[in-house]
Amino acid sequence: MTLVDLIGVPLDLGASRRGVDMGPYAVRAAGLRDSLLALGHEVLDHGNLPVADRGTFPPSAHGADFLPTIAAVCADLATRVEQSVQERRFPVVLGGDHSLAAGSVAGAARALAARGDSLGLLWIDAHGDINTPETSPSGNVHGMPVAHLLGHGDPRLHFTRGPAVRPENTFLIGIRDLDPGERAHLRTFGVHVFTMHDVDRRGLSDVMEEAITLATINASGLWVSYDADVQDPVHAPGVGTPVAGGLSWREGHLVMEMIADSGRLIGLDLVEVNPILDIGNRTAELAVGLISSALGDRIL
Ligand SMILES: [Mn+2]
Repeated sequence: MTLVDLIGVPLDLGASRRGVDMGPYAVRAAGLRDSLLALGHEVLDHGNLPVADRGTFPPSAHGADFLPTIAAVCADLATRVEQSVQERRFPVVLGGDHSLAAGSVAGAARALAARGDSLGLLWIDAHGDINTPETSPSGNVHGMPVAHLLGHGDPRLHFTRGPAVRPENTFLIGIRDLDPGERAHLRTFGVHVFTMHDVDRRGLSDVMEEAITLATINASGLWVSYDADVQDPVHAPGVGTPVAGGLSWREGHLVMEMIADSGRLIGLDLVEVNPILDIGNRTAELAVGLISSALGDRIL
């Protein structure tokens, strides 16, 4: 049995398109708590962190204008996640746009650092999210968290002393849409990348086995930051930034099942669910299935 802390982050200030701020509501409405209770876990829902609505900003506000507000939300989230991990509970962070992971992953890393330990990171996403403010074409912060967790970019988005994760323990998986600056960063920052090309060539099982093994070398805990847009839009139409050619329904579950089998997972983000673009809440229902798989749900 796991003691699960649900933390909602209704944040859409990191993206251009509106709607992912409603993600935490949709995933709860799809039955997350009941699914986790049925698996025998204890669930404490902490509700949503306070996040300013986009409508309270000047109409001209966009991109980097939101960075200070996003940073404050991330600082709050980092503290919540740090406390959860410190207490040997299991934080499940419901987004919200992916910029929140600059806080959640940093919080988990702080809790492990206090034990003299460190964190491995699996970033499951169609996008690299590895821009810095200098390279980002849009200035949207949800395209930047990986770079900041590695210690690059704007210090206001750093919530650890030094990098939150080592590049050799960081894996980006399912990638199929990159900006030019991100391609350069992927080469120079030293992280591991498995694009959809690699998944197609090698098979997902092989890729995941290598990622889990290497991410946890000299790092005891594993964090998975799962962007719903890694799934193919056929199964996940309700995401912030859909890109064709993604993981199948079963492949998404296999990712989570293999991570659960590793026994190293200490918490996760499930982000970018956009109910406005969804069809009958099916993306949120898929999110519930994925989180349940990460917490031990099995076919047999
Ligand atoms: Mn993302």
